[in-house]
Amino acid sequence: MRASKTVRRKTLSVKSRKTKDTEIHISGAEGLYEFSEIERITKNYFLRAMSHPKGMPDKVVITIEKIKQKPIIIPLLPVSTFQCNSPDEARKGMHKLLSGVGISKKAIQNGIRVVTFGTTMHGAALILNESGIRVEPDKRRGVRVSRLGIRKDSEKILSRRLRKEGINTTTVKEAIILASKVASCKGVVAELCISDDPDYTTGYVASKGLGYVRIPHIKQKGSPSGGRVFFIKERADVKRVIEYLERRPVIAGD
Ligand code: PML
Repeated sequence: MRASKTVRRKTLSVKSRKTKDTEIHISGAEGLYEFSEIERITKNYFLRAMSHPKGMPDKVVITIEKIKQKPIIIPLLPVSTFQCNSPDEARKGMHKLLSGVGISKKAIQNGIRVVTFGTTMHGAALILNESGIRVEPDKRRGVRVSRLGIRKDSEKILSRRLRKEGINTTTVKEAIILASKVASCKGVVAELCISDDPDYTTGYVASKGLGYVRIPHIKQKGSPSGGRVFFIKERADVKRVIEYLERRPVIAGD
């Protein structure tokens, strides 16, 4: 599901009175489901699109597609929390976690810039882990992680674990499943995510080795900025990374 809104914005030139229509991303969701679940899920996605804190969309696209490829089973990342109390501490935490898995200072700075400034993208940015160069072919669209789900028994176990921590929400569960798919991709070193929901101030850093590390107070409440960055190996095959993330069906669960 993709929900968006078109707004008319003034162009940058001081003299010109020109305006331009810009599509703003409101919300998105992806999943792999049995045929019998589709009616319920479609309704849930529609209701979710209509009640997002970023406002009412004027376009909601729900695509239902039969998957012909057999999904591969991937491990679900373990969840932990990096204790911090402010966006400043969170920034130090992001640097510590990301540099610990081999992301250069420049790449981290570029990644943080993507998720803290500018308009939010539908998908994620791809940044090379040494040079910090952005390599996704379409900078506005980004890379959309798709075709991902979780085994029913694993979902029950995950829900039980998250409930104990008081964080058993769709937002957290979907983020863990997505991060698990991203971490399972050959060529991806780590992920950084800040929600673009102005009221949601917990983000995360994830990788195969670190697991899914939640970072509270990652941004100030009320900030509309956010997004995802996937740091990939300097010499990764970008086309193959995108093909895996967008097209390869995976089911998380151990
Ligand atoms: C989003 O989908 O808006 C990002 C959610 C990040 C969730 C972080 C968490 O609470 O674990």
